Amino acid sequence: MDWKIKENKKIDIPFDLNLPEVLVRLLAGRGIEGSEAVREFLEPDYEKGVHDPFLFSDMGKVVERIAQARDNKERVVIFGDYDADGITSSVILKETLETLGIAVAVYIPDKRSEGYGMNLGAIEKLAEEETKLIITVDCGITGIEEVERARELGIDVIITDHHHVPEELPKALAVINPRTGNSGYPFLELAGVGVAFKVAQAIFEKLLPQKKEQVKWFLDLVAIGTVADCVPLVGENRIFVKYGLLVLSKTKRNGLLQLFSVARLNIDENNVPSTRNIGFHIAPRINAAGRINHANLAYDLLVEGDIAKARVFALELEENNSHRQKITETATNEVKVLAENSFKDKKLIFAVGENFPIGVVGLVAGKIAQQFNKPTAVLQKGETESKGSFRSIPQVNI
Ligand SMILES: [Mn+2]
Repeated sequence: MDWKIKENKKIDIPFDLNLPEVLVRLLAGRGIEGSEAVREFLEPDYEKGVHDPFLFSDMGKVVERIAQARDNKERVVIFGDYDADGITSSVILKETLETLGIAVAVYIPDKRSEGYGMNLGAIEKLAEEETKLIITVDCGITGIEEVERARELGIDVIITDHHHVPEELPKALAVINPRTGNSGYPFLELAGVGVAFKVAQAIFEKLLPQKKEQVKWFLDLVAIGTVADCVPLVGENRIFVKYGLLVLSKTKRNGLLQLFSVARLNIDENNVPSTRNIGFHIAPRINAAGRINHANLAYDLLVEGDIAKARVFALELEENNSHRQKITETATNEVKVLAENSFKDKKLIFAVGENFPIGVVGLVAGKIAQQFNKPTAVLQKGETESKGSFRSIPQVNI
């Protein structure tokens, strides 16, 4: 994001906040104007700023169906995603449902063999295991076919997602996505983990009122997923991250403590981490698992209660991350040479190679796009079809 000062524009200076005019002008340039908006941005307040989860028009149905799963002792599966946003979302809902006494499993697809989102094979496998309810996190909004198949197999699906909403929605039992036209929710920029947190909040409020305050202890995970997913840090996201960084500094989660230790991150009560710590150190490690092998390793790390086991997972994750760095660098150098030789006069860069590892093609495309300031595609060549990632460049507003 660029900061531009609008010198000529008349702005309303909130004198009550006693701020330097240049700051007020900078904020106005970002559309943050007036005492209330400026205060909200500079001093995010959990009690004042976090919205009622039941503003989601489908939230009542979600809580009701989950209560039914608890009462009937049904098997519930969280269908997650392999990136930091999807993994943290999965952990939050899994632990919330467990607090309710529900037998819950988490299914995270394999980035390399299954790809993103639900797939028919996975749904059929979950049906064989007698799953009665699937709750998606950070995915599902395009899963028309999979929801249909689940319904045929006697499984209800609740979709929680934050991605762009297609014209036709899956016929799920409930859809919690702030971006659907009739979601009822006032803040559209939540990450997948923000949406999962809203569901957790609703469950604690209605079904675990005596433990209601506990839900805030998930904010460390919410901060990780929110920063990792690069959603704008305004509104509720800003509150989640501000408080989440504090929770992260006091986290009791063995997996995170071991990750900090192995990565040599100096994070504790006296050293509150920054969003940079998440963006550059914590999230890349969590993401490395799915890129190199399977995201289950990062998930297992985050939910592990035993310190010794958490240590083993953290060391393995560290190894995944080093490997990820190495193969990304090799592929990036290869694409760089190609870009310089063959795409100098072209408006975009298009690289296809048999050896580009599918787990990191997105990272490579991102690096090349940024370096050459051209939209970039990097694909792993397959026998009949090739898979890859496209990355664009920021639009210049003049
Ligand atoms: Mn996401």
